[in-house]
Amino acid sequence: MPQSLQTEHRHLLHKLGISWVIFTIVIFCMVVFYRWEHIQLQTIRLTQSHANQLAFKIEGLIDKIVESGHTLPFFKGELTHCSHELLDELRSIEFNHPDVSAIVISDAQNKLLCASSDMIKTLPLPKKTRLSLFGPLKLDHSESDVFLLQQKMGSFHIGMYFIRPLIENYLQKNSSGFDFTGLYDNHDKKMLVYAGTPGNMKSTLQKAETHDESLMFIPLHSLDNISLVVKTRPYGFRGKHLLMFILTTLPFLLVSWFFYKYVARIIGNRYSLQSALTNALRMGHFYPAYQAIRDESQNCYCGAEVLIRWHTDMGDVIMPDYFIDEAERSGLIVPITLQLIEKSFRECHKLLEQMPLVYLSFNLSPHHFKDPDFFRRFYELCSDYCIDAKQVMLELTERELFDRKDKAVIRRMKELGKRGFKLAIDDFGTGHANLHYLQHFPFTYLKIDKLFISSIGTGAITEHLNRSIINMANSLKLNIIAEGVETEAQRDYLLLHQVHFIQGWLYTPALPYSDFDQLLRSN
Ligand code: G
Ligand code: G
Ligand code: MN
Repeated sequence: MPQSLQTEHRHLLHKLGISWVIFTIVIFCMVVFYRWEHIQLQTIRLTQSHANQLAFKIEGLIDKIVESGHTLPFFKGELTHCSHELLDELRSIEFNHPDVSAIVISDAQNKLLCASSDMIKTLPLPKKTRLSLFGPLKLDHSESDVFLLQQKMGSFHIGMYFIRPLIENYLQKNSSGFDFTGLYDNHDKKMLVYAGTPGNMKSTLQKAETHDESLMFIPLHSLDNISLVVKTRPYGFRGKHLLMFILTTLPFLLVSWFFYKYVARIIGNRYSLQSALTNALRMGHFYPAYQAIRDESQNCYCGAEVLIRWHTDMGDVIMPDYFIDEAERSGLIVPITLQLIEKSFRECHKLLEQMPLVYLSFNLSPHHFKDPDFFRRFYELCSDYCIDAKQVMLELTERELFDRKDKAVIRRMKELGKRGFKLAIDDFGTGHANLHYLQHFPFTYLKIDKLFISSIGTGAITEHLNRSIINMANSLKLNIIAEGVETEAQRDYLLLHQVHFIQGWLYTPALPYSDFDQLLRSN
């Protein structure tokens, strides 16, 4: 494949690779992001449900404590002092309920009327709610703080004391999965009791007032103004998450990898020489270059060989050695040659009209003869541009010798000869054609290959072959054109042997039309 195409192909693959990597990373990040959100949401839901369960359990504990006082009779304003019977009753409740440390009865102003324990001397100011929690409180001679759960009953209050560790242990037991759990007084904005490690409690609670998803407040229904607070563990990234992300993205990665491979293959095909040729043909990227042929007997240029050049998008010129083989293998050579002939006719028809002795010479191969449509199109082009058949030479390389038994080819060549086209055998000496063989074809010109010309003056065996080639051409009455003439010595040798038609860098290389036109006009 030509270098420029390879570079373009590499660039494209490079771009594709980079795009694919970026695309894959973006998709992976998106998947990770959405999965991560999902995990967080799930964790929050799970925590919420755990927290609700815990709140429900705490309510159960409170109910149990409150119920302990329900065995007391309902007092209707007749309670003025603490009778022995009442005291016994209070002590029996305290005795029968392990959660209850003491039980008290107070009036509407929360003045103590009767208490099961001597340690209780005063009571906090009454709250206006039916069931209130006070605490933590300090009692004289008591080891631990206590809480007072007070229920309004008619014009009296019944209060149940329980020790702080009771609720603390309860929270502790149920705080697995949480950073900490606690009871919070919404009214006084303070933490009453907690279990776990809240860190800096003040800042934690401040944060809660802004919006912290890891902190949840669940109001307790039985206790006004009291909420259960739970703080969840931060949603850290764990190894299992990475595995999950990879597993989630794996199908996508596989699909995208195959897609990448597929696109790379399409690009590869596109940059295969054949598709590049097809594309170049469609875009009209084949151009003629004209190498003038000199007639030394007349001291002027008598024609030119039209040599194909491929101008790529990137501004390179690709020489035929690179692509003629592939063009012939794929059969594209036929439309490519037609494009070349069309362009050179378009460029040269005026020049040919003005110089009726000048001809253009095109290279053909057996493919052109086998194609059912080539000559019809070729004749059409000749008539479209009013090109005289005498001004067109067709070169057929000796290397791809025509099958002499192929009557259709010979018929076609005879037809071309009859129409007046010049027929030349090209690259003569490089194949195996012999005199006998050549007699079957209506050639009128023979082009000696540059291989032989370059040997002139070197003393190589090929040098001596020049004379036999010339003799053979003369005996067949063929005009001889010498190709690849580079030095004056070569020219002198040829002139000495009556070879007058000379093509080569000694005079001119293959030129674009404008230079070729100038060369012929300055002739
Ligand atoms: O153009 P350049 O000088 O590099 O020629 C290289 C080879 O390509 C030569 O063998 C020449 O005959 C061949 N070539 C050039 N143009 C054409 C063309 O139009 N058709 C065919 N079949 N061969 C060509
Ligand atoms: O079609 P053919 O194979 O005859 O093609 C002629 C080829 O010879 C082209 O590639 C053309 O560029 C090349 N050529 C033309 N003149 C010279 C020359 O003087 N020296 C060399 N080495 N090559 C030449
Ligand atoms: Mn040629």
